[in-house]
Parts: sequence; structure tokens; C-alpha cells
Amino acid sequence: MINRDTIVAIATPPGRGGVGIIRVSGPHVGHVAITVLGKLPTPRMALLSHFWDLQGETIDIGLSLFFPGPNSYTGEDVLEFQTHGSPIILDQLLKSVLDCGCRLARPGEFTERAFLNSRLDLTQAEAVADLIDAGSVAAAKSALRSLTGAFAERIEQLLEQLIGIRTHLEASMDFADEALELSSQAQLIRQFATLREHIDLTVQRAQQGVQLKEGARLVIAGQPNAGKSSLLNCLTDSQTAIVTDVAGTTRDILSQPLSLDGLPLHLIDTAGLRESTDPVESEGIRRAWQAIAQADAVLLVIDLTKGEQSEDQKIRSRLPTDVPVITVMNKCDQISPQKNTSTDPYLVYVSALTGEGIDTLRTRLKDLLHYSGEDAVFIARRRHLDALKRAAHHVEKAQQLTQDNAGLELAAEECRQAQLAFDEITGRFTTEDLLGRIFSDFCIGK
Ligand SMILES: Nc1nc2c(ncn2[C@@H]2O[C@H](COP(=O)(O)OP(=O)(O)OP(=O)(O)O)[C@@H](O)[C@H]2O)c(=O)[nH]1
Ligand SMILES: [Mg+2]
Repeated sequence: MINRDTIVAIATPPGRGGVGIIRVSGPHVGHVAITVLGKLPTPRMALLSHFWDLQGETIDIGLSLFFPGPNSYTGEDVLEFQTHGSPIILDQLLKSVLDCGCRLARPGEFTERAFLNSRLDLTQAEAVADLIDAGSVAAAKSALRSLTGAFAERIEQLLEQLIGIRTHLEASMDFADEALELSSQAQLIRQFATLREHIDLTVQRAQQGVQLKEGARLVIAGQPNAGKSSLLNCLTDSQTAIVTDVAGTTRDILSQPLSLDGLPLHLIDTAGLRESTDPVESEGIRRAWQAIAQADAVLLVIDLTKGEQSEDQKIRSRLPTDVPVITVMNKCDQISPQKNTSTDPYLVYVSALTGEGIDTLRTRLKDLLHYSGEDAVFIARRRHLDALKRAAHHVEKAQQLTQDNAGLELAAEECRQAQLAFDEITGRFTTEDLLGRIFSDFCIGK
């Protein structure tokens, strides 16, 4: 991939600072170096020199570094100037470089070139942005893991397994006119099953990665007056939500950030769920269900002094089946010391008033979100998760077709679709639209 343009950008954040960095990449780097520095620096050696403008006036004295392609960040010739961190100096230097025939880089364009020149795959390129954006140590660590290729490697392993199956399928197609031999069929089914297991595990890891990046959405739901708003206040140690003994206090969706040992969460308080004729409350309830539909997990709050009522059961039965739920029996301070005799680990007795049981709830939450806090997670995005799930779906269909002996061509086509989904993750198969969306989220100069 040849880019004829030479791009330039200020790589340090706006404003004044100790140093300011300008980065240049492309075929005109040599020309820029001669113009601004008077010579091309020795590769990978810091050079202290004057920075000149086109009229030969000194703009600043600073360091420069030259990385000849292809062994540079972008794969092209790269030149970096370190100036004193004054916006005035940076602007003057930027103008001089632009006057050499360069153009301003778009957000993420350096990394995009690194991807187009095969210096990084797409998961690594995305991890660059995720590392810069990381909101916690855990998110930074997992982004770094993806950046060093841990996620890409995992996808490659899945791909290898899949290609093994495709080869097997296609060989069988060549030889068998009609039905697949029994032993061959059994072997294929075993291979499919193993692959599906490995995809499921990867989905789980990627899900944690997405939650690390975006924060898991934890929705507090339940009947009016169950103590949902009190629970939000208790968990976030704040007085964010209004609490009163009037049933139907909360109407709007209220979201508060919460960190669970480094796992970022969005704790979402909602209107109490019941039949209502009040138009404002009804709208609140509609929004509550909408939030529940988008939740990563639900805390179903039940007033222990009343016990689980038919209304609670009705709410429970309407919860999406694929979203995990913790039942929170609230107001345990009102009940004579009562042991939680339930064997369900996801049923917790708490008091949002006194804080009793809240630590247990936190522990259960971490279990529920499979958050171990250790090093296995890699940062991931929703698009990775979507692609993985699509791949899993095609593999499942292929397995079914093989099992039913319903035509090897059809099974092979499902496998091909699964492979395309994997290739989308690493960027082996992309569309311009997708690349545009990914790189436009980057900051300028990266
Ligand atoms: N004793 C006791 N009272 C509680 C507890 N949690 C909440 N309450 C009380 O229960 C009432 C309702 O609490 P809220 O937190 O407003 O309940 P909610 O579920 O948000 O109610 P809506 O917003 O109306 O749906 C308030 O009077 C709280 O003080 C608890 O753990 N123990
Ligand atoms: Mg409330």
C-alpha cells in the first residue's frame, strides 16, 4: 500500500506543556528534514539542532528523531520533532512542515497507515486508541494485552481450527458422491464442537473486554418503594437519587458510574414497575423497560418486609432471558436477624439503609460479570463481539447440517461465512466504511 501524501500533526495535547511533539510520515520526510533541520538525522538517534522556517529563521532548538520505513510506526519514513511545549512554537513549526508540501493528518491516520502497511492488525490498531482512552488500570492493562497481539492470536487460533475443518469438509466433498462416511462425519462433528467451545470462551473474554472498555450496564429494577434509589445511593456512597416513601418517586433514568475493583460499571436506577395511568410515570416505566432490555445485568430489588409478591414474579418473568439477574432482598434491617437460607448465590439479603449485605452483593456482582480482576482479559469492542457471535452462529449451523447429512456444500458455505466474520475482526476483510468509523474515533497525531 503506497500513500503518496506526507502527513503531519501535532501529537501532544493542545495547550502549553514541557514538550510538544510534531510527527511527520510519508515520502517527503527527507525533504522536510533538510528544510527544517538542514540535514537528515541518523536513524533512531536523537539530534539536537535548530528548527528553521522556510525563511531561514530559527523557530526553536529541540530534538528530532528519524525512523526510516519500513521499520517505523507507520511503515513509512517517520520524523518526529520535540519542541518546547508552546502552542506558538508548535503552530509555527507545523506551518513550516505544511509549507514543505505535507498535509494535516486526519484523526488516527498514522495508525491507519500502520494497519494498511501491515505493521498492526485491526485489533491492535483499535487497542492503541483503547489504551489512550483507558479509564482504569485494568482497562489499560487489557488494552496493552490486545496491543501486543493477544486477542489477534486467539482469533488466529480459531481461524486455524476452522480452516482445518474446511479442508476436511472439502476433501470429503471431492470423494463422497452422496452421504458422508460415518467415521468422517463423527470426526467433523467433534471438530465443530471443540471449535464452538473455543469460540464461546473467546466471546466470554471479549465480553469482559467490552465491559472494561465501556463499563457494564447494571440496571436496578423492581416495584415502587422496593428501595432501588436507596440501593443506588448506597452502592455509590452518594445521595444522587431522590428517596421518599412515596411509591413512584423515580421517573427518569439515573446513571451513576461505579468502579468494582477496577471494573467500571454504570449503575442505572429506574422507575418502579407497576400498572400506571399517570402519563409521566408511564413514560418512566417505558424507559425502565428499555434500560432493562439493554442491560448487561439486572438487580431485581424486592422489599423483604413484603416478601416476593405476584407482582415481583410478573416482573421477573418479563426480564430478558439472556441477561443475568441478581435478586436483592432489601430492607433486611426490618426483619429479625434472618439467615439467607437460599442456596442460590445470586439471591442476596441487604439493607440499603444500613449497608448490611452490600459487600456480599459486590462479590456476587463480580462473579456474575465473570470479573476475576486478573490478566486473562483483552480489550474488545462491540463489533468484535458481534462478529464472534456471528461466527459462532455459522459454525453451529454448519455442525447441524453435517449432523443431518444435509449437504456438505451448505456446511462448507456456513464455514466460509464464519471465516469472513473472523477476518472482519483482524481486518483481513474490511470495508472502507468500517475503517473510516474505527479510525475517526482516534485522536489527531496518533
Ligand atoms: N428500613 C429500610 N427502609 C428502606 C431501605 N431501603 C429503602 N428504604 C425506604 O423505602 C422507601 C422507598 O425507598 P426508595 O429508595 O425511594 O425506593 P424506590 O424503589 O426507588 O422507589 P420508587 O422510586 O418509587 O420506585 C424510602 O422511605 C426508604 O427510606 C432499607 O434497606 N431499610
Ligand atoms: Mg426510586
